[in-house]
Amino acid sequence: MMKRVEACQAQGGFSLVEMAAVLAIVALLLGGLLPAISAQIEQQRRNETRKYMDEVRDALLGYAIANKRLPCPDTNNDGTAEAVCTSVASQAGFLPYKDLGVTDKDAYGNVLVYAVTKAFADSATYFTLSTAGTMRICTTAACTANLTNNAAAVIISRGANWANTPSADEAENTDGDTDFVSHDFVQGGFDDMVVWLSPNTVFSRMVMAGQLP
Ligand SMILES: [Ca+2]
Ligand SMILES: [Ca+2]
Ligand SMILES: [Ca+2]
Repeated sequence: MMKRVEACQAQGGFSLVEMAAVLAIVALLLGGLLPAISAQIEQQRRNETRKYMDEVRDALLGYAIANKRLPCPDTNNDGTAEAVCTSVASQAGFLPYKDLGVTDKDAYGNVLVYAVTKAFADSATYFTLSTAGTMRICTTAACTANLTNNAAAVIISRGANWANTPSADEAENTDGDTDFVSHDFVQGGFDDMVVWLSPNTVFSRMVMAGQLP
């Protein structure tokens, strides 16, 4: 009996060196998997946010049809649009998600940045088919080239924001003026998602709904 127990102790269990080797291998495997998993999570969040932004875009068009104008941004962070946004400073703020009846945050837990051309949100003189947009969507912060210089409105998800200090391009999207930057995703860098409303899109929906001309 005693001999059998000794034999079991000799055969069973791992030595410390063996355990260390196994742990090192597991750590290596996890280290290789983690970047792939986090890239997948990021892609999923971007997909969810893209879907949310499509919904917000539709809600803005619906709001325009119902109110004959776009909403002003929310500038006091209560989720509702301010009544007037006639100055340049008040044209940029956050999405009035309560007035639009949409979810308050994107997949990153942030309220979208929202900016509108004041003529498209004016409740005193409603916009017409000849109203021009004034929001510029640029490809760099310097705005030497732009994708459009007459967007009626723009919505922006700030994304995961990898760095504590945003890049110059990202800073351009939250500085409260009428210029914005949109370009390809940069891993660990620029991750903003930018969607804008062309005046022509707004006009076509208004005409279809019989609200214009
Ligand atoms: Ca407000
Ligand atoms: Ca960002
Ligand atoms: Ca800007």
